[in-house]
Amino acid sequence: MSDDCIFCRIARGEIPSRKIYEDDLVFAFHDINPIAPVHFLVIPKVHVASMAELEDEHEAALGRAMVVAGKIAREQGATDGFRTIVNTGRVGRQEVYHLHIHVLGGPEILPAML
Ligand code: IU
Repeated sequence: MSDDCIFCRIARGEIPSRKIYEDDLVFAFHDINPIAPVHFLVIPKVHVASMAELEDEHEAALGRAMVVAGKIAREQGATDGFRTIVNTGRVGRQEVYHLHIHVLGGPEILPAML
């Protein structure tokens, strides 16, 4: 955990969020500025700045985050598929430097990315 990281503070409940799920390893909440009908974030509770900083010790939390992302996507109504995005670093247009998985979905097919 990091004292001044906004997502650490959200995971600790110090900053309010629209929480969806929490366990010992991960926290999930609705994105404050959704760009799809379903748009939530799954974060490891441990502070990791980005995917580029991942180490072996983070495997359990990141594995849990992927499992949780899929389960919550279905519960949130993304029953016919969804997109996951992890923006990393400047080139990846990462804005918040606490690793997070975006989960995007909705009734309509999402725009093509590439
Ligand atoms: P990034 O580019 O993957 O780092 O995007 C950060 C996301 O975090 C972006 O979609 C914001 O709307 C979202 N977010 C949030 O949900 N709650 C917050 O308090 C802040 C950012 I700061």
